[in-house]
Amino acid sequence: MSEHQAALASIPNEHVRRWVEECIKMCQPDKVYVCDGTKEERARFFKEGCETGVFIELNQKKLPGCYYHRSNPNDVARVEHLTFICGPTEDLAGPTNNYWNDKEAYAKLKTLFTGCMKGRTMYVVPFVMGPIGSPLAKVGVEITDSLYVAVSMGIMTRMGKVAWQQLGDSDEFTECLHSVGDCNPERRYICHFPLDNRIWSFGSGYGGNALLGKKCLSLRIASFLGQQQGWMAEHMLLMGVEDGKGDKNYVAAAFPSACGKTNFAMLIPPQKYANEGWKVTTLGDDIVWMWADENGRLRAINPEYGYFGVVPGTNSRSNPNAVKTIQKDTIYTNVALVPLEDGTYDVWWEDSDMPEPKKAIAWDGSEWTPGCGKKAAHPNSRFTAPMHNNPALDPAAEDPAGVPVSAIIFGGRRSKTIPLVYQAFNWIHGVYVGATIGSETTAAATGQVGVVRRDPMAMLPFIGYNVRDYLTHWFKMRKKISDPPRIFCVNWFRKNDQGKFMWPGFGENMRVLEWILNRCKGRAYAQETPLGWMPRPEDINMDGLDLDPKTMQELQSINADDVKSELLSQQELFLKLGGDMPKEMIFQRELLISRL
Ligand code: SAT
Ligand code: MN
Repeated sequence: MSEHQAALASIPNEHVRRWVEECIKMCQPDKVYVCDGTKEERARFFKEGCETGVFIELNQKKLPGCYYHRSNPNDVARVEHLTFICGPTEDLAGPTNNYWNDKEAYAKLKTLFTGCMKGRTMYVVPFVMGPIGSPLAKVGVEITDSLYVAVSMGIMTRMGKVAWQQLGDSDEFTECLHSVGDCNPERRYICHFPLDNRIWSFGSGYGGNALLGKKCLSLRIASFLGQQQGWMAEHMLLMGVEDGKGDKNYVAAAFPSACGKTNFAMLIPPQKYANEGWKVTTLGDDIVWMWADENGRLRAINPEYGYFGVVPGTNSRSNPNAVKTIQKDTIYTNVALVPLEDGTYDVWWEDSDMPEPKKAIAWDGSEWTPGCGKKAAHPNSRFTAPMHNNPALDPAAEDPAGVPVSAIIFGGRRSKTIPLVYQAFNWIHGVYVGATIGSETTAAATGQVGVVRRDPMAMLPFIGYNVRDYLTHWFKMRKKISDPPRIFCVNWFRKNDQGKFMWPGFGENMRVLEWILNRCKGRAYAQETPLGWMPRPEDINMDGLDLDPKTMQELQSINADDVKSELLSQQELFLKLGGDMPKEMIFQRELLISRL
């Protein structure tokens, strides 16, 4: 026990120390290690991980500082059906979350956590979400028995001593307790206790279930805290756009998981725009926290410190900056491994720049050859990379004061019905538009892929409390903001009758972004439609893009029957909320019906 005592003694905050002591008693680890976040520690972790099989070293000449990790094949995505909001009343969780009574959840999970770290090391991982010194920065401490999680938290958050400094003597930190357990899906629970500022996650080692600073703290717990304290935690990317004439604006955009947030956040403007001096810079690719400053401007920070992005499809056409970002100090999870002649390994994935290998080891460890009928990389395989690797990182990414937001964009993956872009009439209408977006499901979560589901603000799996109160909070935020950001809806994924994407996407999205920013400045034309303000085809700059005008028209077409079916499928959300639906939502819906 004396070794445990020494570890405990190295924790400078007494509240954390007391909590870790309780967790040691419950989990009974062999060793306790308190992370300091230094480079030396990282190197040791990787060395140790390579010895124990947690990591495989990749070819260090080609990919310096890069390692490979393979997760259990039954553990490759978020498990929404095993994710719970726990508290004394069901009303806290609301109709879109799985609810679990807190006393029952604690009791059940205590039986699982008791003794679960016997023979293992407990890593104590102190971390900060948000730039150090930001009014919104939050401290968390994750206790985990996964080396992969400890190392990944070191990339995704500001981890180590800096967190003790930020915390000081305060007891305001999120308790994040995690164990992979025996990685059995029958004993897998991701539990949030918003009223206790606490997360207990058992039985999974996958990112969104196990890196508790990410979706669990920065979205579920933070969205609840934001509602209590008057700020917002959203599933959004954050980017800066400079127009070559010295005008710079910031845009936040919400898309469901695996719908191209990372690609959009790292967009490289097409040649025509580059020639004119346009520049896009990244602040974040997944999460923003926003608040109204003393002048009533909405400001935003990215709480994270790294990117946890989807690998398949990442190439120099879809995302050149991401390709550069993942050349060093990156963890590749569940892509394919390619054995090289010198005995080292490279990585490969579908739709990459690298030529297809003649032979590889698939994500699940099995042999892979071209045409063998299975994917080499898992569709939800991921890179974990430091944001400072991004050549287009925005200079304000570490600014504690955040950046002012000019536009908020909502989007989904929709093969039909939803046009390329439109603008909401005002904030209240914009909240309705965001609240009713639908998207075809992706591999980021376990379950059927490709079915349309309502995903309010792309937050359906991440709202840590009652969706009724979440929507009301959005409406209420309007009162705090003097000149609210303009709100837009986009759809890069509309298909033609042959099932082909009509819009080229990626860098060409710059053209839509230009119209959006011009609208924010009152500089672009738009026509009124039942859905909102829409550009005429000639209002989108098509210089240097070979897209026939008919396709553009089709991309922007509104079919009244399709929109009526869309309204019907919004019923899903309205029925779920029943009498709890905020009246603004009902009113906006009626307005839309009358416009149709
Ligand atoms: O949940 S993760 O953060 O692992 C990935 C995602 O769904 O966005
Ligand atoms: Mn996400």
